[in-house]
Amino acid sequence: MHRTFETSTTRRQHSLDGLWEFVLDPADDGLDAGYHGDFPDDADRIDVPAPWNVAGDAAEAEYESPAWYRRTFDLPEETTGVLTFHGVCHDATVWLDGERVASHYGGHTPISVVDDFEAGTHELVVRADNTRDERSIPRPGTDWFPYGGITREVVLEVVPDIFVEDLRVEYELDDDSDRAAMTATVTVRNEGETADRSVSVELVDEALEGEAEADTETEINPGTTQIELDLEADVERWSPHDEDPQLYTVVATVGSGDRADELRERIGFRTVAVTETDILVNGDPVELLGVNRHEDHPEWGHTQPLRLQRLDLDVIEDAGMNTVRTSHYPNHPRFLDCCDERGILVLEEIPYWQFDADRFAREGVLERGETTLREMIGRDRHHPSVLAWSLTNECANEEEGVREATEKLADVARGLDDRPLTLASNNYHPDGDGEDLCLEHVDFVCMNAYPGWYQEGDYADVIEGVREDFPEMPIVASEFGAGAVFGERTRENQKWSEGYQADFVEDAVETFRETECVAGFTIWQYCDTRTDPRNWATRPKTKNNKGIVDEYRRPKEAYNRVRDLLGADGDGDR
Ligand code: ADA
Repeated sequence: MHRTFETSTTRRQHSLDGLWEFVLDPADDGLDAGYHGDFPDDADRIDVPAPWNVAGDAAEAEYESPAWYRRTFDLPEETTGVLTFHGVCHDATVWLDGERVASHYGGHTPISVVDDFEAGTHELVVRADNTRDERSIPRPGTDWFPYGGITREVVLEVVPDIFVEDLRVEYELDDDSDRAAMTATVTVRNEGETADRSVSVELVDEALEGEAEADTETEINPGTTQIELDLEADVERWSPHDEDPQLYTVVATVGSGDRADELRERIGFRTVAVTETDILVNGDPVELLGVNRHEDHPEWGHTQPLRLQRLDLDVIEDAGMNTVRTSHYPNHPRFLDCCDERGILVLEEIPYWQFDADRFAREGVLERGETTLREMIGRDRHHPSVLAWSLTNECANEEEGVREATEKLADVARGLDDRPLTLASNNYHPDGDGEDLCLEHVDFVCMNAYPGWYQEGDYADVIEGVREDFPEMPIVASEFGAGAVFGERTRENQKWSEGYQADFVEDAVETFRETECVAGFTIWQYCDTRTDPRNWATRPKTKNNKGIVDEYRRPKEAYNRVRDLLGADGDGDR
């Protein structure tokens, strides 16, 4: 299951995970050869979901080009179906029974196809391409591995011909009261004839005893119809300080009896605000104590079993931390569910990593990122854990073209959701110098800097530079850290030793915690991660080794140091 809760109690869900036929297409001639209608006979088989770099044979470990997948499935009767690929890295085309039904760019947001299916056998073919080029997002040369393939679950849901396509809940929650005024927007899709249907929305919780419900009876024409329903309820707030924060299920239903279709979402009620020095949740400052986490593991790559998602959160919480930056792309939705359930705070980002104005100006680049931003917000808007959307990471923020792109991205995000916005800037330097044209478009600063690792200097000076230009916004130290090879212990605590990293992280954390305008930190990074093959010559073990635990989640000295520093505070804070 791709979530930790049931997303519908009426729909039959066919998992299409498992073994698919698989062929590489290094010359990119599968399209001309018509693989979508005539799949090669000599195909291998591969696990889905999994990146081919870990699931394929050794030859595929570094493969960066198109590859093709095929499988069939049977349906007992004619039906309408919603087919969802929860993540294909990163450029996907889908054919159903020989017909192209979807093209999607972006490896970390879902692809959805609605179709009418006959009874019998159906064929799915997918072309997945992880090639990075001058217009790709991510760009070439990132510091993470460019996994390819169907990396998240594939599901076919059987629905009636009039069904709930989407549910969006917005709410107002005053800082002083616990009364939530909600507007639920239900998108109903009709694949058949015009018909009357009831549409209802209910906020479900034992304590509410059915009091938070709204419904209407309406004519639904073919195509999509949006219905807004208002409801109110006294709620218990979601809080990062609770061990078991309050969450509610919202159920949207169209139709009744054997024609009923239901879609469920889960929400938590809380406010987020930003002052000059703090980030407030429910009106109270929260100190962000956290890490950056890539979806990475030597055995599974980007594909994260629930066990690993929960283990990572255990490791993070055991050190007294409460925050994850999902650097540098939308994370698996079930990971965010786990964060909701534990009161972990999340900064979620799209993969604009080190783009300059030239790159943003290339055809389609801004549109692709805007689409990913829309899809991320559409998918993740109900997670109370998500504190803010992050628009970019370490872009050339001194360039006017980047400023313009950032402004457009900020407009897109603000048009969809009222969470604070941020971006990670590395434009300020230890000599106090720096200029950033983009931060004016967001609500708080995420500051990336590596004095003491890539260059000399102190964090206090970097902060001073940022503060001079942006005195009205709090700063989150979103990236800082030092590389340490697991097990490397030296008498002098040299670079790459665990001791050097532990001292480095301790000093930086102390500086951040004693600086009033710093609202928190996320250490670069949680675990050691496989980096781009182009960086292997300069990265020991082919990894970015700045993890405070290694790739198998074995703690380094820095992890223990952080736990010593925060353990009492972190736990006491919750
Ligand atoms: C940057 C970047 C990270 C990582 C880090 C490092 O800050 O945002 O993705 O590459 O540097 O380890 O150098």
